Amino acid sequence: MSTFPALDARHKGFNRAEIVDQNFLEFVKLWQGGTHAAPRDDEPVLPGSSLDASGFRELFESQIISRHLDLMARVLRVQNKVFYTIGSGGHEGNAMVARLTRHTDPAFLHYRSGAFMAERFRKVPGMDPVVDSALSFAASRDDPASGGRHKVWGSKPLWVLPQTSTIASHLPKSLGTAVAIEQARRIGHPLPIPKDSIVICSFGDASSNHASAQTAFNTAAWTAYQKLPAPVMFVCEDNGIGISVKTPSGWIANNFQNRADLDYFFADGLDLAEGYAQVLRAVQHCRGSRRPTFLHLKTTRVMGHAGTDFEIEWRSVEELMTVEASDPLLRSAEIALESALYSKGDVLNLYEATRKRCFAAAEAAAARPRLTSLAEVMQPLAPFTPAAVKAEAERADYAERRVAVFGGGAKLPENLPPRHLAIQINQALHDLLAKYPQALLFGEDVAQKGGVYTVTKGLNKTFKGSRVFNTLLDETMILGLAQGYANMGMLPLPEIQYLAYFHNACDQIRGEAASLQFFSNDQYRNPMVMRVAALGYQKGFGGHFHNDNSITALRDIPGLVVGCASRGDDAVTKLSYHDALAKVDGRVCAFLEPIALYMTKDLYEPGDGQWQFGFPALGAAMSLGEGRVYNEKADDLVVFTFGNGVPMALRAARAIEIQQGWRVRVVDLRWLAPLNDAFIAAQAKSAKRILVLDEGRKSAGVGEGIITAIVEAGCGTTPMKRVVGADTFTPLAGAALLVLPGEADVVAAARELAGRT
Ligand SMILES: Cc1ncc(C[n+]2csc(CCOP(=O)(O)OP(=O)(O)O)c2C)c(N)n1
Ligand SMILES: [Mg+2]
Repeated sequence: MSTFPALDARHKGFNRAEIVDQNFLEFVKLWQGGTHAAPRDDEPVLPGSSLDASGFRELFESQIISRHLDLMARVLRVQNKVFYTIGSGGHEGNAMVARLTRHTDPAFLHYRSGAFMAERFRKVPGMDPVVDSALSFAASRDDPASGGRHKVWGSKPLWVLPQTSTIASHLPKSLGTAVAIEQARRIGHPLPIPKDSIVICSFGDASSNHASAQTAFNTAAWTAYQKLPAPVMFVCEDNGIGISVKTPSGWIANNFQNRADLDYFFADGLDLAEGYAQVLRAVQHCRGSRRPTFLHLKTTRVMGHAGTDFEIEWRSVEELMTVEASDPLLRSAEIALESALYSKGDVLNLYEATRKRCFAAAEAAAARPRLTSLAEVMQPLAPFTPAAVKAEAERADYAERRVAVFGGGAKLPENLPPRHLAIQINQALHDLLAKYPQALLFGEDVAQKGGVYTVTKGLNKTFKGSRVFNTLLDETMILGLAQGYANMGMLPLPEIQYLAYFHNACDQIRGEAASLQFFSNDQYRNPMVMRVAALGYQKGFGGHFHNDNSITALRDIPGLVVGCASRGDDAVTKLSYHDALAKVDGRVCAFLEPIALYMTKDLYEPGDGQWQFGFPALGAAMSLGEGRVYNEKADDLVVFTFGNGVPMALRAARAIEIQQGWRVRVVDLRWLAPLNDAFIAAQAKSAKRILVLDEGRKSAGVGEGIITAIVEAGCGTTPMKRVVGADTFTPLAGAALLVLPGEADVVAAARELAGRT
C-alpha cells in the first residue's frame, strides 16, 4: 500500500466522506511512483497480475461509480433527494466477483455491493448502473429494482434478487437456490438459467456469526459431505467491523479456513491486481466442483457504517486515518498510474466525470414521481387474479397421471368411502404432486416415516427421493430451501413439523419469502405452500410445543395467505387452491393442519363417523376467503370459528339448542389471513347473537380480527362474546384443557348471552 498524504489539520475533520473524497484527489495529484510501459488491452495491467488492462479499466470505472453513488448519497440525503446512505466504500473490490461470474448466476447481495452491481451491469448491453441505482436511492416509482419501495441491489435482467438489510437472512435461500439448480436435473425441471450456474451470496464479517448464516454454512457442508452438489459461493466481505463492534483480528480465517466441506479461499479485495487471480480461483472452483465455496474477501470500511454514523465520535482520528489509508480506490488509482494506463489527468477526469454523472442521475431521479398512494405501494404485495387461480385450481388435465399415482381408477380417493383429515391430506398431496411435476415436498421425517402423524406416508415411495425428502433438522433452512426451489421455478411444499417450530424460523417467511414480491415490484416470486401441523387439544402428545395455538405471528405477515382446514374434504379443496395461488400469483401460503383432528372420525358420539367426508371430485376447489356455514338458516346464535373450534361448536350447538332453545349457526372461516371481512359481516348481519370461538390466545388472536370485522360492519350492538384461549403457554397433560376453550365454555358463554338478552 502506498504512503498516505501527510496528516494535517483537515484530516481531523468531522465529515469523513469529504475527507475520503479529498484523499483520492490528493493521492492522485501527489503520486510520484514510477511507471511501466503501458500494457495493451490484453496484457497484464501490472507485471505478474492475471488482470488484463481492459479488465482493469472496467473494474476501476465500476469502483468509481460505486464510490460516487455513495458520495452523492451523503450530499443529497440531507436535501431529502435520496434516502439511503449505507454505502459500499472500502468494499469496491467486490466488483471482481461480478466480473468473474455471469449475469445469470443468481446473486443475493450484501448492502455494500455497489461496485459488484456496477460491474454486473456491463454484462447486459444497454443498461446503466448509475441511472438505475440513482432511481433506487431516490425511492422513485421508476426504480427498476423495487419500484421505489426500498433502496435495494436488485435487477431482474441481471439475476440479482433484491435484498433489504436484515443481515444474514439471505444465506439460507442462497444455498437453497444452489441446491435447486442441481436438483432440477434430477426431477427433469427446466431451469431458467444455465445448468452450470453458481449462486453468489455476499455478506459482512459480523453477519457471518448470525444463526441464519451459520445454518447455511452448516447445511452447505452437510450437503457436500454427502457428495451432493451445492454450487454456492459465499462471499464474506471482511472489513473487520460490524457497525462499531470489531471482529476479532483473524476470526474469519480462523473460523472458516478449516471447515470440512466448505472450501475456503482468500482474496485481497483491496488490490485488483493481486485479488483478481484469487477471486478467479474461487469462482472456478465453485463452478467446476459444484461444491460450497467460501471466499474470504478482504475489504475495509470507509465513511462509517452509514451517513448517520459519525465515527469520529467513537474512534480515534488516527485509527480512522489508518482505515482511510487502506481505501481500495487509492490502490486502484495507484495501479492505474503505475501501469501508465492512465495519466493523473485521466484519473482525475474520470473521477470528476463520474461524480457529475452520479449527481446528475440522482437529481433527475429525485425529480421523478415517487409512490404517492397506498394502492401503489401495495400493488405488488399480494397479487390476486381470481379467475386464473380458479381455473388453475380446477384444472383436471392430469387425470391419467393421477390414476397411475393412486394405482387404478377404482382406487381414486373419490371412489372410496369417506375418510378422516390425515388420510385426505395424504391423498391430496399425492394428487398435487401428480398435478405439479415441479412440486417438491420436504421437511423433517416426511420421507420414509411419512411424518410424525403419517400424513406424508407413501409419497416418498411414489414420487421418489428427488421430490419427497427429509431435510436436516433446521426450520430456517427448510424455509430457505423452499425459497431456493421457488427461485428456480419449482413449487415447494415445505413441512414444519409443529407450529412452535415455525416461530424460530419465522423471519424466513416474514422478512424474506413474503417480502420478495413487494421489494422486487413483483418481478421475482417465490411461491410456496408451507404446511404446518398445528394447534392444541392433542391427547397423545402433550405440552406446549406440540400444542402451540398461537398463529398471531403468521397473521400479521403482509401478503401471506393463511388457511386452516378442520375436515378432510376442505383440506383437499383448500390445498388445491393454495397451490393454484402459489402457481398463478406467486403467493406464499401457510396451510395449518389441526393435529387433534387428523384422526378424528366421529362428531357427536363414538362410532358415528360424522367427521369423515367423501373426497371431493377432481377439480373441486375452494375460493380464497370462502367459509363453510353449518345450519345456514339458524340465526338465534352464530358462532364464528375455525380449526378445532368447528366440531367443538357443532357439539356445543346441540346443548345450546336444548338449554336456550336457540338454533345455532356455525361459521368455519377456513381462511385466517386475509380474513374475509365481507363474509363475516354478511353472517353477522343476520345474527341475533354472536359467539367468537378462537382456540388461539386471547391477545392478538384471530378472534380480535373477527370482532373488529363485525363491529366495523355495524353489528357492534349485537350481543356478542368471545371464547378464547388464555394468554399463557400450554401445560402438559389434562391441564392443557384449562388453557384452551372447551365445549362447556361455549355453552356457558351462550348462557351468559341469554342472560343479557
Ligand atoms: C438480524 C439483524 N440484526 C442486526 C442488524 C443491524 N445491523 C445492520 S448492519 C450490522 C452490522 C453488520 O456488520 P457486517 O456483517 O460486518 O457488515 P458490514 O456492515 O461491516 O459490511 C448490524 C448489526 C440487522 N440489520 N439485522
Ligand atoms: Mg463488517
